[in-house]
Amino acid sequence: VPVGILMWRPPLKQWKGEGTTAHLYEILLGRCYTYTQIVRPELGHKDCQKIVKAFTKAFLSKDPCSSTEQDYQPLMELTDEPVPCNKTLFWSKSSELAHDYTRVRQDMFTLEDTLLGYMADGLKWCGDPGSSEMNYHSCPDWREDCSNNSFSVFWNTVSKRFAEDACGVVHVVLNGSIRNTFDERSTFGRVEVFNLHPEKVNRLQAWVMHDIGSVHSDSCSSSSINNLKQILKRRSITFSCQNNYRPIRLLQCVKNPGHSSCGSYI
Ligand code: C8R
Repeated sequence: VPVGILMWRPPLKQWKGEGTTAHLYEILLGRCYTYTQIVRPELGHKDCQKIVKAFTKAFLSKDPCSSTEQDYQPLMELTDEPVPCNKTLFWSKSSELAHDYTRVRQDMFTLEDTLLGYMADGLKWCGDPGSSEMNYHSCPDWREDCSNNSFSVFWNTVSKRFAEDACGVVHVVLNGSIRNTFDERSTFGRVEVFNLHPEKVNRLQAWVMHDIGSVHSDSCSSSSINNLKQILKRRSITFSCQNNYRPIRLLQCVKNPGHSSCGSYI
């Protein structure tokens, strides 16, 4: 048999989105050890080799457009992690600010301050049904290829669990410098709000933050926030909202010390 035939593999499918992050496996493993050994040594008993294997097994050799919540179940079971009541922080279109805040408020948790969010943040991954390897060339684009792709389904699955686990007063940082401050199509609006358990979540506290120097502004009295309020009312969860919550405003001012709206503090 000619060597060329033995070497032949079906070509990987071509998608519109960027491919798997280079060295994904090693990055996941490194982040898992960093988190469980250094960031939260109380999770030092977690088996990172097993966790990363379950992570990649969820999508390798599969159609990256038919990913399901079930694919990620074994991974979810290996990575359960309690977040204390009153300490959950959601965000939508305000990733940087929310994470700046929890970096200082170490007792509060965004999803990226838990093991799975920490491991996956900023990475891309997909496999191919005709190969046991990752596709480093391209992965499905949410808009142009399919919405049930391997990483979108992952974020839906972990965001759902993060919301189901929340208790007490939960918080959300929203971006008041965009039109849809509360966006029903976002992960927060589509997944998290509907997976809060009213019997253990007494209240959702929203902080609507305006970018320093931005002209457009949506506030707690805008119609999109009112929509959020109505959804929560139907779900029997109390809602409260504050514009430009001062501790977070002060963090924005740290980055923009010269701006006029920052001078009047202290
Ligand atoms: N959450 C969702 N998506 C996340 C994420 C996360 O923690 N972390 C990352 N990196 N991503 P957005 P949203 C990626 O539109 O849709 C949880 C995903 O690719 O600004 O409301 C988290 O708990 C995803 O498509 O916000 C948070 O409360 C975009 O970033 C909401 O859901 C989402 O960016 C945020 O999701």
